[in-house]
Amino acid sequence: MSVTPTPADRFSFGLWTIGYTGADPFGGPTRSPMDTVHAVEKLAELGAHGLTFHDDDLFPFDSTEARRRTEIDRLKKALDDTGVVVPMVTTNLFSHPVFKDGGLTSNDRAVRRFALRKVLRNLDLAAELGARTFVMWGGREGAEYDSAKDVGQALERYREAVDLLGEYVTDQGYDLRFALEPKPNEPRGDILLPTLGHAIAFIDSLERPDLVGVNPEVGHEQMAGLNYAAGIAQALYHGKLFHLDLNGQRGIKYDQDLVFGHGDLHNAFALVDLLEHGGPGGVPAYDGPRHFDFKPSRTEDEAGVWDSVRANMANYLLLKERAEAFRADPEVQEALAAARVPELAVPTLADGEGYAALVSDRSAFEEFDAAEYLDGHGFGLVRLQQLATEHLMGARG
Ligand code: DIG
Ligand code: MN
Ligand code: MN
Repeated sequence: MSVTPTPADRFSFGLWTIGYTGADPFGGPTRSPMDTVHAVEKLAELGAHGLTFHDDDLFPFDSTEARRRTEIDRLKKALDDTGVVVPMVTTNLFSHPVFKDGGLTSNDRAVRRFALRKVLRNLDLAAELGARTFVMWGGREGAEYDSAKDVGQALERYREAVDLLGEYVTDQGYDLRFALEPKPNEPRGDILLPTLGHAIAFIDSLERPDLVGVNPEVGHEQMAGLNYAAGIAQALYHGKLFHLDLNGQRGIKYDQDLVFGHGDLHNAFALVDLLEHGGPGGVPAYDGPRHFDFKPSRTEDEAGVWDSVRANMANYLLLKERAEAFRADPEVQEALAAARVPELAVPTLADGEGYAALVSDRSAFEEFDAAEYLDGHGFGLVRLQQLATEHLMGARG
């Protein structure tokens, strides 16, 4: 591979991803558990910037305080020794049987209170490690049966929880923001916040909406049949892209968590183009970690796990190179102009123009010849897409 990742690229990986043992609903593990220190050392060797984790990834659910502290201190030493950082921490509210009907929206109030305490303790750990983002994936929040969950009350309980957590980090002075991670289904039949649209709408109901954004995952939006790059553009528009989970998904099926770029490659190209050049004047639209939440295929041995880590970062950097070539290509600029893409940035109304001036402008309606658009005014979008395709394939300089 012609690209070499460095910590400056800000690639980060979940401990649960490289540590994924291959177990699935139809078969046990194909790999032994991975030690945290080994994982940090290997990520550093491969040029990664950060490690993220759930509390239960670092120490077992029922750890004593002593065991918990031992594992935290082992991680902290490995971070000090390697320079790897922890940009994000998250909480496992989905594996243990206690969460079988959810955590923060379980019908069982005692479980909800337990879940809140588990998150509060994990916020202290996130702050101790210098994380700036706290992800909340409500994977177990939801239902299989409509009468089993009062969705309005579930949203109320989730709002109550996120408001309390926001109050806590504010009172503690923690430099932490929350990122809600949507997913339409799996493990629940229907998850409470299924898409980034639902999550962004929910944020408006919160006491401290400025503290809460989204952590959209490629495969999760695509499981809902949505365009991930377009969704990220919407999250950026609302100022809510606080973090993101990169991976690959091949169509509407179970959550594949493939290597980034091993799914919809065109959309991955559009995403990297947006993240790296989508800001005003062509600057990066997003300055956060490029985080991978993927699962090394069950077929792989440990060497295959590290091949997967390399592939995630290589694909991102290769797409970044292709997107730079795309943006620098004069033919692309010409095709963008012919498609009138830049014109969308021009306000529809003239400066200071109101509806009265619009209604009196005969060229806008009475003298406008809509018939010209039959056979005329082609936008040339297919030519533009072909140029993108050829850049994506490395078929143009
Ligand atoms: C799955 O996509 C979820 C969990 O792995 C985790 O809580 C979150 C962190 O990015 N992604
Ligand atoms: Mn996933
Ligand atoms: Mn994820």
